[in-house]
Amino acid sequence: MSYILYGSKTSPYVRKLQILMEKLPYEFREVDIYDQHRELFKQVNPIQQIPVLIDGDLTIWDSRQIFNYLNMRYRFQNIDWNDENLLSVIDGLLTAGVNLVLLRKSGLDISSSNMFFERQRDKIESILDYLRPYIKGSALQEWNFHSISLYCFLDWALFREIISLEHRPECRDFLNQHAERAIVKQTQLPKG
Ligand SMILES: N[C@@H](CCC(=O)N[C@@H](CS)C(=O)NCC(=O)O)C(=O)O
Repeated sequence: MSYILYGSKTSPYVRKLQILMEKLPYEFREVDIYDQHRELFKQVNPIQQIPVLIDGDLTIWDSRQIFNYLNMRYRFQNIDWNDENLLSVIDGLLTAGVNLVLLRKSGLDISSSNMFFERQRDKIESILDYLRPYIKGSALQEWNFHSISLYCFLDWALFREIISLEHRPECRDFLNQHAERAIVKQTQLPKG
């Protein structure tokens, strides 16, 4: 039995599931939620967000729910409340990052002085500060949904030019450590 995963090749939320699902059978349905498939996709997910997983009659939206669903079935990793918190913190990076990119796509200058923009940039920095000991220590060493999620954020945020890792060597090392994985290469963000 094969799953269907709706997504795009540039979404970090989608990529973390593609990496998690490396060994699972699924059909990838690429959608353009902002334009071409906008109306049709509303029938798949009223929130109009990717990723969405279809398993037979069941439709699940939100990457965290999809992770929980698959993790219950395949027991990829044990999750306690600290792990849930860590996933929420990493999701916080993605939320702030996606907000900034959507604002820029809407024609706004996200480097300008504006309370909302500043809060997004500030959240990214404070979360990366918070994660520093986790990245340097053993907590994020294992290749699991936590490290996959962080990898997908860092790689995507560099690609979208919303962060600089000049003063974050631990993040650079972390990226280098995983960059050669086959599934990371298979899901590489499109160049140019
Ligand atoms: N909480 C959602 C967020 C997903 C999300 O923001 N996806 C972006 C693509 S990277 C999206 O679909 N944005 C469209 C929009 O919010 O209008 C999840 O974890 O799946």
